[in-house]
Amino acid sequence: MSTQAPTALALDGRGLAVGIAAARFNGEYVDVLLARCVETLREAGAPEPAVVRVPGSNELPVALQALAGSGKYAALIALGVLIRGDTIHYEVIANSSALALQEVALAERRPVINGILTVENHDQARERCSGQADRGAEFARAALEMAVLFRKILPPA
Ligand code: DLZ
Repeated sequence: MSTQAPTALALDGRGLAVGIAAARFNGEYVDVLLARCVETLREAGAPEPAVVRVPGSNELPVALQALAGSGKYAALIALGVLIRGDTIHYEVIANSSALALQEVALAERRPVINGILTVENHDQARERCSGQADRGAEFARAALEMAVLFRKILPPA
């Protein structure tokens, strides 16, 4: 597991609305990512995030695009867990969803956090969601850091 996660900055989330799309596939893990993500946004003082659920990680980019289109959110987060199986489905979804999330970010000019974990097995999923890694909190902090940056670069007209 990578130990190079960025150090946590002191972030003020007041006024920074965040939209989250979370997959129901592998819900046992995604629900933990979501809970930690929401908790971290609350701790930073951000408004209660909008949360939508979709069937699987493949549906996350289009759901975030719809949220972004509302113009209400300073940052968006996709949450999912892809676990390698016997077929190439894992690679297909991992690659296409990552690319699609970048496309949403660039097209909508909004920070989009790729919180789709790509893991080999259930142990790795557990470690990253409810173990030491705490990726849900990390994704929330990344969203706030980018929202703060965008507020500086693109002040409201
Ligand atoms: C079909 C599928 C498979 C095999 N594995 C996962 C997974 O590990 N994680 C995940 O989020 N979704 C998975 N899916 C569902 C797809 O993302 C998608 O929902 C379906 O292919 C329908 O488009």
